[in-house]
Amino acid sequence: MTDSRLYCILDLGYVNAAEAEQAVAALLAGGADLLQLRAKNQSLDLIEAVARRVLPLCRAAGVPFILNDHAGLAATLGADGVHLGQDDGSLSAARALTGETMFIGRSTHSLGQARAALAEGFDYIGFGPLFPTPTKAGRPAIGLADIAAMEHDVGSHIPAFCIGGIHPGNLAPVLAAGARRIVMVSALLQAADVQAATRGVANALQS
Ligand code: TZP
Ligand code: MG
Repeated sequence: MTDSRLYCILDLGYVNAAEAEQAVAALLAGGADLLQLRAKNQSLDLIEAVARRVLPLCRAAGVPFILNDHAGLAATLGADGVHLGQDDGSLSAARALTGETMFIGRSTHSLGQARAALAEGFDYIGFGPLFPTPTKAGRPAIGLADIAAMEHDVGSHIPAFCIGGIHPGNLAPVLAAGARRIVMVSALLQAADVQAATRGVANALQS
């Protein structure tokens, strides 16, 4: 987690559950170094079944597996972490379900929320959406202006991943604004060659 630069998400809004392993294998082979399962409006049974299929791939690659939203299921699965939005409750409530060792991350949408997540004790944050994105339709974009301050105030203490509408064509200005770690979802999952697209972004983040 501390070295992770490219956080990839298996979002079942873009990938059929039947193709979950194939997509995760391509993301991992391309250099994803943190992997989340995100499955909005899906049953817990389906989420658990997909998680049980992709978790071994992450373990084999040495990449932490993070479950979105469901702290209890993350604990049941033995996931490496759980990711919580602003409306998904407190860190302490999730911690009561997960135990002490699991990573718990928080979505933040402003510098103030990023600072608050650090103060509360979250292990990492997402920061965005930087740009409008169909993956979180309707959520206002926050732009690039606060990235440097966020990295200074928060990213120097815990991993901070810029997220939202990032694609290979706008990665350079995101990095120039100070981002050190990013999440990329639709641009990778919808690429013609998922592994190659992921490799290109992973390389750009290392250089
Ligand atoms: N949280 C803030 S923006 C976002 C999430 C889950 C979506 C990121 O997806 P994409 O497709 O890379 O914009
Ligand atoms: Mg959530």
